[in-house]
Amino acid sequence: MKRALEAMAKEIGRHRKLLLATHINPDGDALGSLLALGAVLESLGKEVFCYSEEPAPSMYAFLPGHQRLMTTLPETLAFDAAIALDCGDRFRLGREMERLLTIQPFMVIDHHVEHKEFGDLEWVEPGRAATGEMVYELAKLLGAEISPQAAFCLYTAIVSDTGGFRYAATTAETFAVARDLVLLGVDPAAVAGWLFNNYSCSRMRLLQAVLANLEICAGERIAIMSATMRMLADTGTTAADTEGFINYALALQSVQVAAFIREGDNGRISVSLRSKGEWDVAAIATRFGGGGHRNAAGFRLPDRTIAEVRQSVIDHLMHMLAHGNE
Ligand SMILES: [Mn+2]
Repeated sequence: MKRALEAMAKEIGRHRKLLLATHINPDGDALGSLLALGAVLESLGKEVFCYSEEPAPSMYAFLPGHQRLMTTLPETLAFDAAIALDCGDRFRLGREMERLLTIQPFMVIDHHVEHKEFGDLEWVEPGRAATGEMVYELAKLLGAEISPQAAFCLYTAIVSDTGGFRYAATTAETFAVARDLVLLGVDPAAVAGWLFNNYSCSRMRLLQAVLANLEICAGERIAIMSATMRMLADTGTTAADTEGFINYALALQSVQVAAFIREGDNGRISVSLRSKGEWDVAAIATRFGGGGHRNAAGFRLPDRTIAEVRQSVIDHLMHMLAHGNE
């Protein structure tokens, strides 16, 4: 792993005009890592372009520098190299995937357990808590100065991908990096406030509607809930506002597996699954053509109603609880 990091630092040193990209529907780790690395490389005198096909969602609009995101890839711009951050699969690069991958060398920094190899030079550490943690190490190795804004972005990346240092991937190294970032001036309470106490009233109303249909079954071991297009329209919210709702179902002490079902505007139903301990929801998601890892997975289905999907998901989850993962 150390060697991959060193190879990447060396390769970055050879290029001047860099394009940075991340995955579609970017989360806090994606955007925080992207903006921080952009600032870090600029402090080293490089010309940097940060690309994301969508602007930062409103819940991440507190990240310093988000206004710099380029949402289109100009036809005429040529780059010396590209770096994809927090992207576990080439297809998650989005609609410009093919053009992005023509940039050479194409480098990849990622921590997804189910990472699928792509690009020319990869530094992948499956199981690292956040890409932000890796970007910090890279910045140190490059001898870059980490500005207070970049430190803020990296700290946000780490806190958001670890759910506030709560998830299993959180290690002593995570805290060591977080400590360094706080020493650089980050205010942990400010970041926590932006990440965890930042609901709009419309988002809270959507959560009310979703919790109102929470169903607990199988001896209180399964919790399932859903959001319809109607609920989004009635509350003036978008799909992005449902992020993290599934954690409310998982918060029940007795619950082993939770499901969140969302109706999309294209007639597709998307299902998120979460589990505790050894229960493997990736196995279930795979059966429906999706994927993920043991405790967090998902899939999408076209042409079905929420009621149908809901019953089918409950059947599969009950079967798993009764018979294990075989
Ligand atoms: Mn991540």
